[in-house]
Amino acid sequence: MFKRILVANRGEIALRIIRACRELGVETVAVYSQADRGAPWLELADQTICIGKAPGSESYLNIPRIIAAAEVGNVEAIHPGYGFLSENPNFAEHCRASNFVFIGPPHEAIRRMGIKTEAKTIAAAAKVPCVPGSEGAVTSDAEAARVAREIGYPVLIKAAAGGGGKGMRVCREEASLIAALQAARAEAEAAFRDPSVYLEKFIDRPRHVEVQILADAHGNCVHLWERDCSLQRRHQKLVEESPGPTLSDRTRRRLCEAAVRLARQAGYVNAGTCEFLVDNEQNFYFIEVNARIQVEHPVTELVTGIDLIKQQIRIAAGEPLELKQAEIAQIGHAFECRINCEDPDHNFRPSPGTIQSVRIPGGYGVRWDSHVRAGYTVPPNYDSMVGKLLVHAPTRAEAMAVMRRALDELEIVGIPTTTSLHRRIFRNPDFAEGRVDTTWVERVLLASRPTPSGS
Ligand code: MV4
Repeated sequence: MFKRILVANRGEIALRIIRACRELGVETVAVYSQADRGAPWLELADQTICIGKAPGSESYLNIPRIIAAAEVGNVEAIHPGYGFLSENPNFAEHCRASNFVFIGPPHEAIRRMGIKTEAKTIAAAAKVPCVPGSEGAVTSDAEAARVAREIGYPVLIKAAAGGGGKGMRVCREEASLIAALQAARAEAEAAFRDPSVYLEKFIDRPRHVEVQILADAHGNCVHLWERDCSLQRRHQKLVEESPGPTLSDRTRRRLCEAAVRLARQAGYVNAGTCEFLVDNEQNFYFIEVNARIQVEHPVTELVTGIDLIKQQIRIAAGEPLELKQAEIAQIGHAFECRINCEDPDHNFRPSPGTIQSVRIPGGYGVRWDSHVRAGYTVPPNYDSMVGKLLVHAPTRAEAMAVMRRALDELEIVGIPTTTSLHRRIFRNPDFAEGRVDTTWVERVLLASRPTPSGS
């Protein structure tokens, strides 16, 4: 096992990694930007190193600064967390070239998964169902028109270098295809400096289901079941849960087995997620791989009892997975609410500022993963998540009741947060019955007035 690692991230995930290291007997070096000087999680690291000014480009996204901090801190490995440099293959390669272990997939795997057409090709080779569409990027307008006619409208144009919803465009009929392609290519070029786009059949109101996998460097690969992340707004997830409330046992099993085949085919190592769209007939289609630990990983930890961060560190240290697939059970039901400092009454405008007080929920079945406390000022420079509220109970209905109770306990005074929106979601009959999809929050919940409290 490593003696000392560097945590190349901030906020709740930095804290989550520091905690896992402490339990493993691994020392930590935390890096921070000037905006995070004196931040609460830094107190729990063994050493802290300031790496630059507030903007990400001068701190958490700056590869030379992080490598320099790893040298100064005398670490053996670097954990990138999520966001920032976590899926940057050049960073993973730089770590390795500087003799630091990157706690994540091999840079080749990150690179392949970052090209969405490549990931689909690998999935198809592993006999994993993909959304019908072009084979790889479309190379001409004529090819796009032919593919679109074959699969039928509406079609979705996606950036090959995209992901997470960036650079997507729906096209409903041939008359608008060429213009849509042109716009999508320009957007992709501007956002990713790569104009490549591909075509898919547009799946109407799908659910988003993702499968957690773990693979070691010795050829072992297991899945840790699925998470349903259909509740989102503008591609920002709001609520995640496991098990997926609408999956049949047969679909669940086939989905999870498909994810393991894909990971094996890709030569994947460490923790990763295979994302699928699931339609009303339980058809599922692979869409992309997330080559990192994700925000919502604790949902899986609650239902499986497996600490994913510790598993990541053990895998990176070269240890073989000791988990056997047959021993990984999905027990009970877990939910996560992402609590952001955004004002749901004012179009979710970011609301950074100073937190006066926090009443932290607790009790049976509740987990609060957060880096904030009274007196903490949320800086405006980074994402707005201030905590993740998780619950675990034997059934979905019981877990909903625990979440309602925990959300009522949660009180963050000083800045607006999304807590009120979550209280609405957990009292909504559509959500209770599982009658939701990836468009539901915007199409239904945010289109209606909030129910006055008390009714
Ligand atoms: C789709 C789709 C419908 N049809 N692909 C958005 C994020 C990216 N991961 C893939 N996304 C979608 N791809 C086809 N062929 C609908 C979405 C989508 C979505 C997917 C997952 C979670 C939320 C979403 C919200 C809107 C659209």
